[in-house]
Amino acid sequence: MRYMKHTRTYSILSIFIFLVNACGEPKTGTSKTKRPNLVFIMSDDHAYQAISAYSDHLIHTPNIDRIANEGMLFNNASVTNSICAPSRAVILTGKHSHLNGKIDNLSPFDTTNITFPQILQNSGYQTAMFGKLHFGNNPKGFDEFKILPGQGDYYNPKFITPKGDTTITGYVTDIITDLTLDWLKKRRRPDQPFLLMYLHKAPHRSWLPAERHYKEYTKKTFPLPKTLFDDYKTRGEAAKTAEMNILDHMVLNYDNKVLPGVIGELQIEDRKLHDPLKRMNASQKSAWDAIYNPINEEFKNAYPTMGDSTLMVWKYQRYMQDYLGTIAAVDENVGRLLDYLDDENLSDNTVVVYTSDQGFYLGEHGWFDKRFMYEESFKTPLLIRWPNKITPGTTSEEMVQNLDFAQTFLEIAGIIPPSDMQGKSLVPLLMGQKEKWDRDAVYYHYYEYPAEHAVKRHYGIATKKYKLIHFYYDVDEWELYDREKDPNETNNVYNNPEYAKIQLDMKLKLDTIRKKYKDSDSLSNGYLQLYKDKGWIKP
Ligand code: SGN
Ligand code: CA
Repeated sequence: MRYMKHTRTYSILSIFIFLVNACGEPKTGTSKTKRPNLVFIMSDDHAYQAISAYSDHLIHTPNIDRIANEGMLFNNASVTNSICAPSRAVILTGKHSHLNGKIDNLSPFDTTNITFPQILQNSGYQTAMFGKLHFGNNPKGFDEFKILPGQGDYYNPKFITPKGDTTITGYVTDIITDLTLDWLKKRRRPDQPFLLMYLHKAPHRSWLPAERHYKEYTKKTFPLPKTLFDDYKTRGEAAKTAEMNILDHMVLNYDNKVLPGVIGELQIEDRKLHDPLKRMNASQKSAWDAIYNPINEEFKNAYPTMGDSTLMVWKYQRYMQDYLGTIAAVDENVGRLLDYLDDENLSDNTVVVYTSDQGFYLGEHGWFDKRFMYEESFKTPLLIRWPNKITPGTTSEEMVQNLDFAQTFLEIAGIIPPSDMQGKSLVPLLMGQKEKWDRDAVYYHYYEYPAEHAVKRHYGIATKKYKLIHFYYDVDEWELYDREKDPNETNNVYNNPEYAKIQLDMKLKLDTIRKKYKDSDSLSNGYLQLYKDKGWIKP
């Protein structure tokens, strides 16, 4: 086990509340045995555009959809910082990145942060985590865990466990589910409520589907997004200089599975990343080759006459085939878990959440990846089922965030949250009490720059109607979007006289929300200093 150096001091109040909560009895609600189980399902980079409860133009996900059909679909859920480990830190701590300290994928997680699983464990919940954490640390507050090291692998993945590392042969999404079901069947203690974190690696890059799915998905063709050929005309530098364009930055070998031999023969310059297929065994590789070698042959013949736009479309289709192919396995496996809960009569007293660590671009604005506060990576899927509490088939348009999970789970468990958590419990929304929800804006701050994909540092505020973003550090640029009139965000109206009043209002709101969440330029400068200290940027 690896734990990072403790660098943060506890707030006295949070220690006090933590100890009070740790005494074991729920503070409100019913007796301990009746407290609901919590199943938190999170995938990595799962775009809401690829869940049929949101839209079925790309894929059918009947099992994930079940959670919304039997519960609530959130149409306005977002993240506070659209990147993996920071999102997970926000979820666990209920605090924005600038306060929990995990601003990017590179910095260590400060393990003196108090997380909601620790609080639940101390109050009598049995806790388990299976799958991708991507933290650099082992999780605290879990009776049992088996997690992938770092990003993990799709085929024959290695797992970190408290007893040491182990490698399991097979396909990662199936294996994570097997581990989860094995725990439910053999080690769940029926006298205790449980928190189960079931965390998929899929559909993260480099998008390797299971054999049963690539056979089907490599034959499909998908509709093109409206903004595939976006020219970023009204934007500032950040959108123009980001390195996540499908045509220019998606890697033919690593991402599109074009063989190095074919790339060499065609004399194409391609970035060299590691071999995505390197962990496959001989039989997995030969099954793969049987499907992907003919695709390579076709590409070899077609490439010489392809112009840029044809190549863009070809790369987009290849991207979607593999990305969505990995989601097919996630959906099937979510179905296995839901069926198990039904079969064991656990569904009635179990809250099931499905979400992603952030959204993702599926060709919108010509992109893959995430990081920006623009819609597709800011918005994240969120579906929650809680039988007898949530009216089945309901939707919520309220602005909720990954920041809210910790307090939601604590309230469901009847525990008063530490006062320094910054989210809001979603319980009133789940119970249909919209009048008890008064949030009118959400805050966002992204830090990981300079880094892969070159998305500049920015912070911003979103209301239901508008979004104001400030890009800083090596630029000082503002963007304003009218979310209702311009849902695709192709028209930056900052400094447009028609929006002068709105611009002013949004700037004032941004100042207020930064104060409310305790973010500031001086904190941002401190986080920039970390990059300077490491020599990643000039002092
Ligand atoms: C890897 C990927 C990036 C991705 C980051 C962060 N490159 O570095 O494309 O943005 O992860 O993703 S890869 O060559 O390793 O595939 S995150 O979800 O973990 O934040
Ligand atoms: Ca992610």
